[in-house]
Amino acid sequence: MLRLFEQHAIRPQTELEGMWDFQPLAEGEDWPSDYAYSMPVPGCWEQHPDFLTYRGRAVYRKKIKVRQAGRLRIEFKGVSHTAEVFFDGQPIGKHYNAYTAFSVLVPDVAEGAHELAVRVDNRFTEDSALHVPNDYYTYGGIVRPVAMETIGEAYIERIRFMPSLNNGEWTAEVGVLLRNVSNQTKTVQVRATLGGEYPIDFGETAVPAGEAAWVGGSFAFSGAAAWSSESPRLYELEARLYEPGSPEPFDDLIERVGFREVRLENRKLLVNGNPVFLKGFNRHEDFGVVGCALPLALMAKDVDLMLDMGANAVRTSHYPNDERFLDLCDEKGLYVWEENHARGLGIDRMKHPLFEKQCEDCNREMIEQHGCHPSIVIWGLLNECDSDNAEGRPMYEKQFAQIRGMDGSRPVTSATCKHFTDICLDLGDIISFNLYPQWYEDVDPEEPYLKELKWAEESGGAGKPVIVSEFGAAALYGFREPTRVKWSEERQADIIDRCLEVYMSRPEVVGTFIWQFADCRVTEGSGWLLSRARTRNNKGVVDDFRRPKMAVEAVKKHYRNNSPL
Ligand code: ADA
Repeated sequence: MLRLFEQHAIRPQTELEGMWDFQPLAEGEDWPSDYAYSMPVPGCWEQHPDFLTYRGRAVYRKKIKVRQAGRLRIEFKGVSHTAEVFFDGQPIGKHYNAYTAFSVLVPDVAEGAHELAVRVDNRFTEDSALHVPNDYYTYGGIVRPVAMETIGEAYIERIRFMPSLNNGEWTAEVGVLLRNVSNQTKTVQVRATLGGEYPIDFGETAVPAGEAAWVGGSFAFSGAAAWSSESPRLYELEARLYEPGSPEPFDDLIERVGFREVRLENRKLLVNGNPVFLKGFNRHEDFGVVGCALPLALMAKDVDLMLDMGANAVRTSHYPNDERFLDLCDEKGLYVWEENHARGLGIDRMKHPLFEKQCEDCNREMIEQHGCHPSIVIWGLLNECDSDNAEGRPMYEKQFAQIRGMDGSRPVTSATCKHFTDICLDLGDIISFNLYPQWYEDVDPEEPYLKELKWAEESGGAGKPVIVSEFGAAALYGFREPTRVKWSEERQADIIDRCLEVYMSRPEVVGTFIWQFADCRVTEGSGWLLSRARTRNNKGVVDDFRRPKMAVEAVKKHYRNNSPL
């Protein structure tokens, strides 16, 4: 399943979910002579006993049947981490980054049998600035869904929807991106309907040969209901493409949107004009046996577990998430801080020749692909990178500008661990601190927080709301100890309890994000990675199979009962 709603009523779409032929590639080998394995798509190859720790290249192959000659568009929701796509042996596209979608076009495909193949690489090479050995695992494989579509000479590539609230009435900027893949100018009519009740006519437009063009405008939606975490009302926005004068559309795209406005005012986070406190978790896409390729049932379990603890927010640490997870957040009412892909990259890595381009691509794809989700209320960037470095600062500036340039409707922030040295606090809309009192340092959370706040206010952060974007402690599931020593479930519960008590009582704090929801696999390594027992980051309040640790009760105590507003 690609999304939690149908995206096309007209355009033929086939999901390529299932078993694909699979073969790892030896060093220096570019193509397999045979395929000895089959692997599920979507899925991580680490789920197969022969590939539990495989880091390398492999080819996935699928025989496909094309029932009607024409143009194909094939969409990959996520390949980890580099994909080269081949159709009938011909290269047709390449993409870097596990966490954003991409598509390829194949013109003039004859009816009959064809072969789709993807060469996948999850190695940490010099071609990868963002996927590096880290405190989460870079799995391998076609880890998110794949779909094949038949398109005509022109099609709808994307929909943009940006709502705003004026005197209790909703308006929205609605845009439809059209692409003409023929070699002559194509004139089309574009119409849309929101929720089956609000018709929108974009009129006629001419799209030059081989190019893309936006149609759009600002529209009033009188009487539309708002989206919020308590009342997550969604609307389907159905855009259709017509030949001029024809009553029958020849292409369509359906998005699901919500009327939700986020603003910062007087150090508060306002959703639809009402102050909101984000009771959040950090979550990695990772689950015991399936790695990062969680099926829908497990994604839904995560959302339900977080809601059950009283949470109303999740941070997609540290990369854009699967759209089905975001769809669930839209449906079930979980606010989302979505962030670009970067964790703890120092200045040397930031000066990597591909860093800027790979970040820029990830930011652009994240916003283009996820901008319609009403649940996303914050964009985040460059978690714990070198925001204390004079050479790092212009990179932060550039990325804040890029994101704001694409979407001015959501606050942008960056979680920092550069205590008393950060030189980028003036750039974000919210100050976001990652703090680990009582874990990495044996200190009560209150005093260091107050010191850090004072310093941040004098260092560019004055008047900004604060989010404590990470805090927590590790515990090994099942390790219960009357001494309450570190790594015991008791100690983790004590630390989370105290941190929530302190942070949720601060007037400038608009959100707390516990590190982390569930234990996750990390790269095996030396140095600090050796402090990760079991090769896991064990700071989950549930373990990698979602079994609850004692901390779950501490979280419930605060998140279910405490309303700091
Ligand atoms: C950091 C980082 C997380 C995780 C955490 C920890 O703040 O952002 O990804 O590594 O520390 O467990 O120490």
